[in-house]
Amino acid sequence: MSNEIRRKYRSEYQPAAYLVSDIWLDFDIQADHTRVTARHKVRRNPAAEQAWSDWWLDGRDMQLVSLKVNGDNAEDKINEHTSQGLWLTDLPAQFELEIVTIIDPDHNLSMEGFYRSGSILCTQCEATGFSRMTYFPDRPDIMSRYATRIEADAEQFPVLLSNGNRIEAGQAGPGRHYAVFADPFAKPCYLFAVVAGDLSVVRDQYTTLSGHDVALSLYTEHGNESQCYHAMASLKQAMAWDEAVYGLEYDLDVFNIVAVGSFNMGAMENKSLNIFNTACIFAHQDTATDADFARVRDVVAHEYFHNYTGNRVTCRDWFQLSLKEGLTVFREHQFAMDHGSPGATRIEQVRLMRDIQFPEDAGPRAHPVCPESYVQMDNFYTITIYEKGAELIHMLAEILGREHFIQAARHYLSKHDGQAVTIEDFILAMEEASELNLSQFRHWYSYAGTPELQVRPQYADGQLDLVLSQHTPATPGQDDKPDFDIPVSVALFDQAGRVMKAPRTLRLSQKQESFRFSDLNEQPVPSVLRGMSAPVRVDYPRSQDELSLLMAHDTDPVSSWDAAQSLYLELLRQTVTAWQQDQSLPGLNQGIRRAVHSLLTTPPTDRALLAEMLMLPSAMQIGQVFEAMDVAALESARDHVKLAIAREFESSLWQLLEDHTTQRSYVFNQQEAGRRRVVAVALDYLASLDTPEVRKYALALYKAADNMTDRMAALQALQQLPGDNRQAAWQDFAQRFAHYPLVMDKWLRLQVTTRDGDSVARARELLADSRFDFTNPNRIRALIGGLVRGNPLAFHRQDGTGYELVADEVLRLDQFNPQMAAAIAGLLAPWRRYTQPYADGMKKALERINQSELSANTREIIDTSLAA
Ligand code: HT7
Ligand code: ZN
Repeated sequence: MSNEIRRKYRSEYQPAAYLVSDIWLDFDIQADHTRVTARHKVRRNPAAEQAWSDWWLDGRDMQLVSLKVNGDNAEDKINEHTSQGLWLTDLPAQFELEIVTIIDPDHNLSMEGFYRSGSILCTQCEATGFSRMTYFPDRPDIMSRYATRIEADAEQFPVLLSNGNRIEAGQAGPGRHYAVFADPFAKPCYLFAVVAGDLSVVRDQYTTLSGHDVALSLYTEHGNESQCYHAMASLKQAMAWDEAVYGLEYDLDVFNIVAVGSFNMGAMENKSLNIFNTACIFAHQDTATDADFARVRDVVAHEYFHNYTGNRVTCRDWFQLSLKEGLTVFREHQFAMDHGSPGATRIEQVRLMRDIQFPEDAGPRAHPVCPESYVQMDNFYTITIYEKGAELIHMLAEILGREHFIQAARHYLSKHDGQAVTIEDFILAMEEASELNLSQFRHWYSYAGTPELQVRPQYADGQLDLVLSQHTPATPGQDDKPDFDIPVSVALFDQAGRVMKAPRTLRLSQKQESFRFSDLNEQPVPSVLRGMSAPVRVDYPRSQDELSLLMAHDTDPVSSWDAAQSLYLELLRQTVTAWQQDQSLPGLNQGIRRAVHSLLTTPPTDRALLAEMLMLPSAMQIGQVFEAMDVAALESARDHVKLAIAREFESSLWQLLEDHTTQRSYVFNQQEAGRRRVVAVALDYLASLDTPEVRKYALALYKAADNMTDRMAALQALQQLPGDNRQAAWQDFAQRFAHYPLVMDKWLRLQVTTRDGDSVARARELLADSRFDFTNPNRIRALIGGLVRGNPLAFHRQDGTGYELVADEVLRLDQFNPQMAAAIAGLLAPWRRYTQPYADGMKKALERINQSELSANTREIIDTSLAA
C-alpha cells in the first residue's frame, strides 16, 4: 500500500499512530557521504483511532545502516522496506528509536533533503525533504523538539548552523569541529534545517518591543557581503512591522538567514534559520533593479512572518497549505503596501491574479485553495494556494474590517499556538472573534474556478439599482458550483468626477441581487470591485466616457487603473479581431486618445501609478477575452496599439522622459523607484518608433546609468533596436557582470526574449554554453521561463521548435530535479486554451513527454494536462 506513489485524499486524514516529542540528530559530514544518526523519543498518540503497534516511516534515496528500539537492534521489526519507506511492527507504547542512515549531498541534484549548493551544504525539507535524510513520519502534525549536532571538516565548513541556539561547539578530532544546537520550540520536520559552509556573515541586532535582544546574521559565500545590507534592513523593517501591526514579537535569541545559489523556490522559513535563494537576498544598486529590491524586501518579510503564521501555528496536513501560505502572503501584501506605492503594489497583485491565477483556475490544473487530493505535494505550491489564498484573507479583512481582522488573527494565533491545525480551525477562530457566520464564505476554500460577476446598473428618478449576479464556470471534477459570498466594494461618482456615495462594501450572496442607491440628483458613474475586493472576473460594459471619468477621478488607484485597462482592452480586442479577419489594423479611438492625453498632461502624483496606467494589458490579459488564444494576432495587436500610441504622443513621451530624468544618485525609495519606472515605460514606447534619437538616448542611458534599473530600462529599449549598439551593449553587459550569476540571468532573459532572430535556436545555443550551469534552477527559470513567458512568439513558433525545446528540457530535468521538471511541464498544460496550430503543437510535446518514464511529479502534471 505504501510502496506505490498514489493519490492522497484530504478525507483520509487520520491522526498519527505515534508522536515524537524529542529528536536528537547527528550530522556527521564526511568527504563523500554524510552519516545521519537520529534518536527519537516516541510514544503512542492518545488521539489515534486505536492503539496501533505498527508505524509507517517515510524514507527515500538513502542507505539504512541500522535501526534500534530501546538500544537493541530492531531490524526484525521492519515488516516492509520499500522505495518510499519502512513499515515497523510490534512496537511498544513508548520507546526510544535510533536510526542511522547514509546520504550523499554531493550527488543530490534534486534540491530537497541535504544537498550541495556551491561550497555550501544545506537542507530543504518542505514539503517532504526530511525523509530523504532519515526515516521519519514526514507529516506536519508531528511536532517535536530538536537538538542537532553537526560535525565536519573545520577548513571546508567553518560555519555550522541549525535551528535554535548554539549550545556547544568545539574540536572533534584532527581537522574537524562540531556544534550543537537546541530549538526550544516544538516544530514539524519540514521546518528543520542544517547548513555547513565557508561563509561570510553580515551581523546586526534587533531589540524587540519588550526589550529582548535578537542577534541577526546573514550568511553568504564570500564576496557577496555588500549585496546583503538591503535584506538585513528589510528584516528589521519586517520585525518592527509585525510588532506594530499584529503585536507579534520575535521569540528566540537568534535569527539567521543563509543565502544559497541553488534553490528550487524563493526561500524557506525554517525556524530561526531561513534559507534563501540568493535571488531573494542579494540587492545592490549596481546589480539589482528596483523590482529586485522590492522582491527581496517582501520575501524577507514573508519568511519572517511565517514565524507565527506557519511555524508557531502550523498545518495539520499538506491539504491545509494555504492556511500558512495564504495568510502569510496576505501579511506580505499588507507590508508591501505599507512600504511602497500602495496603489501600484496592489495593482501588481491584481495583475498577478489576472495574468496567472485566473488562467490556472480555468485550466486543467484548476484546484480549490484547500484541495481534495494530490499525488505529489510539490506540485501544489501553486499561485492558487498562495495568491488566491491571500485574496480570500483579503476578503475576510474586508468583511470584518481591518482592525477586527487583526484582532481575529491574534485570537487564532493564541488559540492554536504550538498546534498543527486546519483551514477550518482558522475560519472558526475568525467566526468566534467576529461573531459572523462564515458558512457560505467557506465555499471559497473548497471550490475551484473564478466566479464571474455581472454588473448591470439601472438608473431612474434619482435611484440607482445596481443589479449584481454571479456565475462560476465548471472546473475539472466540479461541474456545479454554489453561490459565493462576494464582497463588492462600490462607490458612486457624479458626472464631474466628484464622490456622490462614499465607498461601501455590498455582499452578493445569491445568484442575483439588486442593491438600491437613493437620493441621487443625477445619473451616477459606479465604481465597482474597488481595490479588487474579490477575486472575480467582472462583466460590466461601460462607455468610453464613463471609463475616462473613472480613470481621471476615481479615488481608488486600482479602479482608476482598471478603467484605463478596460479602455485599452476594448481597442485591443477590436484590433485582434480585425487582424484575424483580414490582417487590417484599426487606429486609436477617441477614448484612448483622451485617456493617454490626460495621463500625460495631468498625471497622478504617484509616479509608479502613472507608469502602471500607461502600460497596455499583457497579451495574456488580452487573450482571456477570447475563447481561444491566437498568439500571433494577440502579439500583433498589442505591438500595433503600442506603436500607434507612441506615434501619436511622441513629443509628450519625450517630455515625460525629460521631466523624469535626473542627475541625482541612486536611492531605493517609493518616489525614486516610481520616477525610474516612468522613464522605463516612456522609453519602451519610444523604442517602438526606432528613431535615431531613441537609439542615442537608450545607449546614453545604458552608459551613464549608476544603477541596474536604468541599465535594464536601456537594454530593454535597445532590445527592440537591432544593430551594432545593441550588440555592443550586450557584450559590455556580459563582460561587466560575468561573475554575477544573478545578473547573467538578466542577460540570459534578454537573449531569449529578443523578437528578431530565432530565439529558440539561441536558447539551445545557450543551453550548450559551458559558462552556465543549467542544473541551477535560477538559470533554467531565466532561460526557459524567459522564453515561454517573455517571448510568446518564439515559444509558440509555428514550426513547433519552441515546444520541442521545452519538452527536451522537461525530460532532461526530470532525471535529477523532478520539482523543476514538473514546473516547466506545467507551461504546456493550458494547450486547450490556444487556437490551432498552437494547441496541437503543445499537445504533441506533452504526448512526447508522456511516452517516457517520468518522476511522480512530472507524471502528475502530464496526466492532468492530457486528461480528457
Ligand atoms: N514555505 C516555503 C515553500 C518552499 C518549498 C516547497 C516545495 C519545494 C521547495 C520549497 N522551497 C520553499 C516557501 C514559502 O512559501 O515561504
Ligand atoms: Zn510562504
